[in-house]
Amino acid sequence: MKIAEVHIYQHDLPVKNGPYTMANAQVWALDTTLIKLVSDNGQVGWGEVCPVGPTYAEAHAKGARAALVEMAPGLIGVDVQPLTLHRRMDGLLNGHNYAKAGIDIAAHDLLGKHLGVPVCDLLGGATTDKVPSYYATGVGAPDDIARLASEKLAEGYPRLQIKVGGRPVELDIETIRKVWQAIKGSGMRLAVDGNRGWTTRDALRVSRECPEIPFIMEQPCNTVEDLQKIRPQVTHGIYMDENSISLNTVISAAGTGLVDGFGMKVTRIGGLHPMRAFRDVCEARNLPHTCDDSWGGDIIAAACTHIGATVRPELLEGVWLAAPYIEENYDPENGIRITGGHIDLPTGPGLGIIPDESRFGAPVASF
Ligand code: 0XW
Ligand code: MG
Repeated sequence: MKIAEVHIYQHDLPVKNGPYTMANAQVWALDTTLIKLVSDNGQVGWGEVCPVGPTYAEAHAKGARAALVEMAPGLIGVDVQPLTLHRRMDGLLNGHNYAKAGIDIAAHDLLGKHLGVPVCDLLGGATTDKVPSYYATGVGAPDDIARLASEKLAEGYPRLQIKVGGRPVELDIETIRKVWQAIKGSGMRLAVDGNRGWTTRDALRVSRECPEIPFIMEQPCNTVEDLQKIRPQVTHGIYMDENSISLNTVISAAGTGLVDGFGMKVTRIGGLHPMRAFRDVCEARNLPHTCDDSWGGDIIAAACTHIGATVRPELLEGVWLAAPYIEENYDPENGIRITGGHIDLPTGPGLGIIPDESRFGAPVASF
């Protein structure tokens, strides 16, 4: 089965009650890219890539589409097999993992639909049909974030990620303390995500001033070197998010014991095929991790849920979805939703999503 057609679409996803604020970004609406692959036997598969603005990662929406346009002509006639496709894409364009992920996700969807199996079966098999999620707050006033923490605890979320950075560190410390008062004793796990926004001095101060609060620090500072610098001096666990740009970086970070876990984004690492290798590296080193993406609609949400369902349950920190911040579902019937802090694993073949493509308008490019 070979790729016969590639179609690329652009779609806007406004942020419900926006903006969404992180240390280095404030976003009101996200520009997402949808990819439709059609095979020579008429099967269809969908992929998606949606950077959360141009400053969160080394990725931006127009860059994704430019990279896809660059690669698409060279993908016609290639076998719909993830490994084959990755090798072909690497031969057409160096880097740009996030754009390649859009093709990778569509290929998994198409293959699953062709074989009549859900994507989680192509990734090794699910361990659960109720996948834990976690809620991520924006950067906000300490009392507001503590109130949100209580609400999300009551809704059933097993984990909370609070955003910090980009403001005086005293406010971050006050937020962490108030949130802990709200969730202490509940069993809810806490991640404090700096999104690269703290200096090493800030990170050391937070860890020293909150020794009794068992949070993990997610991507507190900007670079791998910053993480190396604080690593021997902090008592809190460190998770790598934005710096884990490839399997190669992950292997080094896991192999040298630089981090205690990862916040992982499916598109940053290149899609579901590299994501399963990432999952297995983490399992070999007993490292917990998330299976998220930075933003996106039902296609990305389904991809994250399928890989999340295959992770050894004790190591899955949760699957974050943009669903609570988005009004629409591409597939009104089977669209991915979070209830009680958990996501039902889609049951249909492929990703289990059939998007209503009239929402996306005409393709911006077709090959
Ligand atoms: C909370 N997220 C998964 C969503 C935002 O895009 C940022 C991201 C993170 O953990 O950095
Ligand atoms: Mg993060």
